[in-house]
Amino acid sequence: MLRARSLLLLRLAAPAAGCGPAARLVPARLFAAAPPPPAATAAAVSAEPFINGSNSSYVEEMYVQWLRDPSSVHASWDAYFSRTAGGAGPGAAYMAPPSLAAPSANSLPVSALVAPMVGGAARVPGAAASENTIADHLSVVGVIRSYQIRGHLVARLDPLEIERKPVETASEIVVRGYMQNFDEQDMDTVFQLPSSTFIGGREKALPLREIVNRLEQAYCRSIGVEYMYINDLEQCNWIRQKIESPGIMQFTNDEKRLILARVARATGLESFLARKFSSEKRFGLEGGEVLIPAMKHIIDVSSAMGVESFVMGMPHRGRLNVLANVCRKPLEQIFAQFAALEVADEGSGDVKYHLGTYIERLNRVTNKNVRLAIVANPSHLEAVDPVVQGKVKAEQFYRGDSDGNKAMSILLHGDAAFSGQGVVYETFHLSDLPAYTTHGTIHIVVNNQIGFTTDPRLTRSSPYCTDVARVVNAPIFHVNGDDPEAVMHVCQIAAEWRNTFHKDVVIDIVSYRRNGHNEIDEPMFTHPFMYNKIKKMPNLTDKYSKKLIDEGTVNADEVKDVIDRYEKICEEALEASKKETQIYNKHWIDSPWSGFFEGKDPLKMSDTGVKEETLTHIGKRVSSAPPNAVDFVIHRGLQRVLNSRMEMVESRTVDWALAEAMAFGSLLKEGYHVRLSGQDVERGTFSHRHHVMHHQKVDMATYRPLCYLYPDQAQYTVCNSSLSEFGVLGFELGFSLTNPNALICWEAQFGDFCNTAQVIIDQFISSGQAKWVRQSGLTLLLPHGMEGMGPEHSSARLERFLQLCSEDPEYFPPFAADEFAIRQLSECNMIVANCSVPSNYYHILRRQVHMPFRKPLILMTPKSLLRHPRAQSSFDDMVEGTEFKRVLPDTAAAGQSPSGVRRVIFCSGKVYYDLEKAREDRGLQDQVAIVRVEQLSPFPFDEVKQQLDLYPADADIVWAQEEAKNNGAWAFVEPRFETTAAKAKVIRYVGRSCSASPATGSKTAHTKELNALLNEAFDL
Ligand SMILES: Cc1ncc(C[n+]2csc(CCOP(=O)(O)OP(=O)(O)O)c2C)c(N)n1
Ligand SMILES: [Mg+2]
Repeated sequence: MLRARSLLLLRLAAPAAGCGPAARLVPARLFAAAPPPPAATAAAVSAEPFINGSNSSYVEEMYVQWLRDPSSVHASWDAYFSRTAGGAGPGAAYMAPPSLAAPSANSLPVSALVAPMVGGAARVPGAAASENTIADHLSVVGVIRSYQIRGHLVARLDPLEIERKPVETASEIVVRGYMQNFDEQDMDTVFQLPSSTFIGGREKALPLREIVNRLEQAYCRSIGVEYMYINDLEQCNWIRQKIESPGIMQFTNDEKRLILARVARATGLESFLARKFSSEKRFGLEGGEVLIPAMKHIIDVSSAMGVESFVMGMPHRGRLNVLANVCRKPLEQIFAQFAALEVADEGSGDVKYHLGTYIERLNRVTNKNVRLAIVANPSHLEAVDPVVQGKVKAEQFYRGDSDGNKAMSILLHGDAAFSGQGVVYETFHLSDLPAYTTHGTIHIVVNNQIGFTTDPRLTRSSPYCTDVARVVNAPIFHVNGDDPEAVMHVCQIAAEWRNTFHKDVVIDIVSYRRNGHNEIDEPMFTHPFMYNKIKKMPNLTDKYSKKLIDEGTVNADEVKDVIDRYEKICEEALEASKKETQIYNKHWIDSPWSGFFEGKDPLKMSDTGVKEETLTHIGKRVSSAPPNAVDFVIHRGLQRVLNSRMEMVESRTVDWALAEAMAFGSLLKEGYHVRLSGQDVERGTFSHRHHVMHHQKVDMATYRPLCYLYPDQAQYTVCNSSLSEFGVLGFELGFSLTNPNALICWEAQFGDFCNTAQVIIDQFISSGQAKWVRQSGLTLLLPHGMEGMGPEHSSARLERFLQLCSEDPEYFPPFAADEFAIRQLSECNMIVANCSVPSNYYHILRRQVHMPFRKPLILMTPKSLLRHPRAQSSFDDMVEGTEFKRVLPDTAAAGQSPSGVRRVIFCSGKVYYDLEKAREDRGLQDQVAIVRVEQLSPFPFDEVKQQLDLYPADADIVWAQEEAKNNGAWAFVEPRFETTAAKAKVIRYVGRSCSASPATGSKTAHTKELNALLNEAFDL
């Protein structure tokens, strides 16, 4: 008690500026601490006889509340705090409250409670009675609060009951010392209920016994809820009401029958699969089958509230069941996946528990149409989370669903993965950012209390597997998976929560895994104790039907009928599936683009050049401050940038930033949405872009010139992201799946940072089309180049991207000249380029949208070239009739008269400018040709061959690169040059030697290395 009292004193008396009454006026951001009172006030409060260890924090909290708004606390407290602040000493500030104010709803003056107490008399007469009354009252409030905060710790969540606490321990864990003031007699004392609880329903006061009983019912049965950390009081109260209101968890008989039917289907499918395909891995849901009615209930409730499209992401566990019973994917198609049938269409396919789906159907409960998509995913647990979010965001964006009322995401998780994978955290942190929010995701954890062979006690340091969600103030509902009605209740709350507050919410279904990790795995090796219990667990249909039979809701025949009917459906579907001779990957596509491919010539690409007036118009707009906004104060440095941009436009020249703006602007003009996302992209890491101008005098006043080019243009989105690569790149990939008529770009701060998003690159970008017949035109902008900045900030790891390209290095495609480029593009898995001129950057961006199909584009982008005087292009290379150049031939004398050339240097990207200058310095323009390979993959075999043929047969052929020999494009281009030259010529490497580190940390070493490279390149 002493400790608590001095703590309070310390906290209240902490020195701070601006204290005193005026502090009440401090407008509080929600998380701002209230200012402390004068030290005298603190001392007086802490010395009050009624302050003790169990109520001090309550008083403190109320005090903080009072400081913000005196009317928010009970009038008696208002009077008390006012008097204390006015100098009243310990014991003198308290006044019996009746005269203060009329009681508000759900609150009674403390004095009104004195009479009913302990046989109608105050416990101790006189002033002491008042003190006791207050102390008791505070203890009751403490008890209520304890259940709200800690009730979940003892809730009966585990169907296996492995860690069930004895009642006494449970009560200690929850109420701690708050019950110490009371003895058995006090349990019948009636106490006023504070406004922070709804357990009373219409009652304003209850006997203590009933208070505790109702709190136990609400917080310590099959549902354990965590929400008291939520800063928003309205949200807290909303949940309290949904959990505490008496009788709130009641279901009609029809509702119970529906739950039973759904449970029966879920268990029925698993047992059917187990019998028919006993040796197949399917990662069954047994032990967690309640997931199926849970998801269906969420969809029903959300559909009733207007949601039309549900995009779901989920891991392996129970996927087939979700496909069959939530999405209603035809069972024949699911069963056919078990037979080793040939694939009849394109793609390498994927295992059955990774496949996506897209279904439009009538929701029979709401009689409304819904669209259900499960996004295909790799084995990599949780990697699909941000992809789902991006896909939903795009749906919301394109249909103008600005609050997420029409489209929503549901993410399913395993307990081990949810707590272990960092991308979960990254995804949560996107949930409230304007350009990334999907306005609330419902997360469901199928918490089978095990991850493969590992016990939760050894896989996480947090008490719950869901703790990560607390960072975004999401409420978390833990629920016993063997109590289907409790599960439906939390699903109802979760769906309503999302619809009301548009924020994330988590449902943690505590269940078990009846079999091993998969069906052929032996769990007894590692979990004998747990699995001996599991063996005795009845199946959920049996358990729930018994309950319903016992209470008279259904009879045994009805139950049997439900089970038999579904068995029959499965049998018939299995028979039908046996007639299938082939499977189609396209049946499993999650993002169909209806109307996009139809009627298009797959080898015809529209022009990427535009009218000069378009270039000029866009150029001028992005070189100007807001039109008509004379008051918009631009930073002087930015004004200089704009001025020099304008000069460039006037001289028909573009640099990198201008080329990009013209690519984006012209696409916007043509009606294509453009989205550029990534860290600091609005200004640009290198301060070159400035797509968002900031008023220097008005906070948050900005101007985005690309949004105001034409009255009927498409929308431009440019958004600084959270400091995440995995999450944000996944998000943008998801965004790109929804609508092919858009250019979606993600820019890395420096190219090397994209390696924290490697899963998205390996598992989705490079292989998504092959596995899931799903295209994406996502564009990655990766600043790359050796500039003496050290091992990091230098390399975007070009070599890794090239290694992921599926093109055969030993095969010269026999395509006709006029369709060589487009056929290569149509057959590749992704495009990798390292452009050296702005015009090519502009064309390749525009080409992304003008191709008749979609391919991911990986672009190495420059840093120093952003301001390099030679890295500029003329409008002439961008107007109608011009196009992307895969290879840039030599532009000097060597290219004009090739016969005298002794060496041809091929290169890619920024090193060209170093080579060009070195050649000039050495006066070798007529003897050494420099050819740039701008598009590395697909490799321009045809144009490289033209270049090789152009120069004398005995000319020395060299590949020069600035990256170390084991990095960069060398390993990729070498075999392709050999193939191009039909092995008649050898290409030699010039550049840095092999290195473990991407670049040196020493500026001097960097310069030396560069000079050595240049000397070797020109050592004729
Ligand atoms: C990123 C990643 N690491 C490791 C694995 C291998 N793996 C597959 S399932 C699994 C256990 C998952 O446990 P949990 O998330 O609890 O899901 P459960 O299988 O229990 O449903 C592991 C480690 C994986 N698929 N992905
Ligand atoms: Mg698990």
